[in-house]
Amino acid sequence: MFKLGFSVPKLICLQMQTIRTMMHKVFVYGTLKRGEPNYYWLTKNENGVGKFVSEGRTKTKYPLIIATKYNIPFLLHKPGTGYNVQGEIFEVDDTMLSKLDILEDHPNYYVREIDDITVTDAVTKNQESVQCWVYFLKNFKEELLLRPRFDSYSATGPHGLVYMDSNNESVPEDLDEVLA
Ligand code: PCA
Repeated sequence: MFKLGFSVPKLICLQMQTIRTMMHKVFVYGTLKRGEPNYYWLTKNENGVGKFVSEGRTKTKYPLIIATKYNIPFLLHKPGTGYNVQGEIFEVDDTMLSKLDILEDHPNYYVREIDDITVTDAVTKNQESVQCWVYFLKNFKEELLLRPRFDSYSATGPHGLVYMDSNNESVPEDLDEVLA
């Protein structure tokens, strides 16, 4: 007769722990990157776990633009136009993922979707594709496609469009500026 090594309650407890500590990969391309204005959000203890994994680029080309009076970076969901955008992969737990959703106001403002990210090994130059969550702007105003496109974001880049903190509140008129 097959004998369980654990009691049923113990098994349930172990299973719950596994669910609770489930990790997710998120690709960040804007203010959440290391050294950028919202990076602190990924490192704040009470937000959960946020661990840098590697740099990467979107496998698909997208327009990365800066818009609104706050100079916010957006990856427009227009596959095939723009650049293979540079960013960083972080491993996050459930708590951090939900905190990121609050910061990005998913799904009202940014929409979080799974996409392929290309990671290049620094030594061998071998490339691998990693599936990550990415915050896109979907249903955006067509005129945003006329903005300058970047292959990499920095709040203090030569574009001169310095990011301004909107106190992480989604401001209705701000949404109006970019959403169709
Ligand atoms: N924060 C998210 C989306 C744009 C932004 O500023 C990021 O860095 O990926």
